[in-house]
Amino acid sequence: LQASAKAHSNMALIKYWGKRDETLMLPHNSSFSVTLDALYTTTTVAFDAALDHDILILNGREAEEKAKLKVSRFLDIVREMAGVNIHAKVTSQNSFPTGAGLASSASGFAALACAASKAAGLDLDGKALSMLARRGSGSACRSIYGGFVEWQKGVKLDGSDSYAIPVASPEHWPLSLLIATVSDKQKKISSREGMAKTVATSPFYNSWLNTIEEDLAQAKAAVQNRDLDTLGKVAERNALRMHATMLSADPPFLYWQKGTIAVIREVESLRESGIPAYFTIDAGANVAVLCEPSHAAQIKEKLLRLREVQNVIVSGPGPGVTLL
Ligand code: 2P0
Repeated sequence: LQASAKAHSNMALIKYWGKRDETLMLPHNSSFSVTLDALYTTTTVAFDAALDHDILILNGREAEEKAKLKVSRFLDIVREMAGVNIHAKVTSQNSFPTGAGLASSASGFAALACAASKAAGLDLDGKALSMLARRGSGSACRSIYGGFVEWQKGVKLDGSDSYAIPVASPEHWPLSLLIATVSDKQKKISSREGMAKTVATSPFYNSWLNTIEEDLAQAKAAVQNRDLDTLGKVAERNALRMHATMLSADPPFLYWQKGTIAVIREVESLRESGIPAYFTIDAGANVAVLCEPSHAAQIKEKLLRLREVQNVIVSGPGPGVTLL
């Protein structure tokens, strides 16, 4: 009745933005990401008949109500699948400091899906684990696999064709991703809320959806060919288009801070000086910079010189979820 798992976070190169079903967590568009070796979550789940409620310990402390509720609802799905009706103690630790502006829902729910299903006596394959992780947080379905991963949106109403598939292993292309944190402020609008507002109010939302298939095909081909220039250009374009849907929502919203633009400008100037570097930005202020590993140290130094940059984490493609 107890199991532990480790899962790594991921960075989307083609972003997931908008749901067609908020209960089953089904997206309007397919997405594509790279799993990150530097950022991970380790989670232990212990079902215990003596407990009268679920317990969540996050980074050594009892979690706040909202996080507890999300985890409890997720455990309900696992309990129903396994025919188990007892509560659990969940202990989860991130490799990165909380409040560092780095999202942990992808690695968190991927690790939880793996540990909780095993502890409940289920033996799920990658596809089933990906669909289960998706129910906790959409992007978590991609963290089941290592390397470069596609989340196929699926078209079925029950979500049985909406799961991630591995596209290329971490060893295929040891690309570097530098995650520059520029703000540790809690964002005012969560990703979940932001994407729902965008779907409901942005007149550009359908145009966003119309760009995905072509960008996704180009991004996957660029990974197969280890073509940083093509991948970088597609990733930048896709990230900016996602942010354009937020700017065009009603009321509009913007996750960027001063430091976000400072990093974008630095990436442009790196390119002008002949160093290939490209950026992507999630639903937050931090920026991830894609580059060849041979340029990572030099770019990190440049980014750290910017006043608004607090920290730079260098990551490469990482592995999929593992039972410990
Ligand atoms: C992504 N993001 O593809 C996109 C890009 C943010 C911007 O997935 O509601 O935490 O739990 O499914 O997965 C963040 O949204 O949202 C996200 P839910 P999630 O990585």
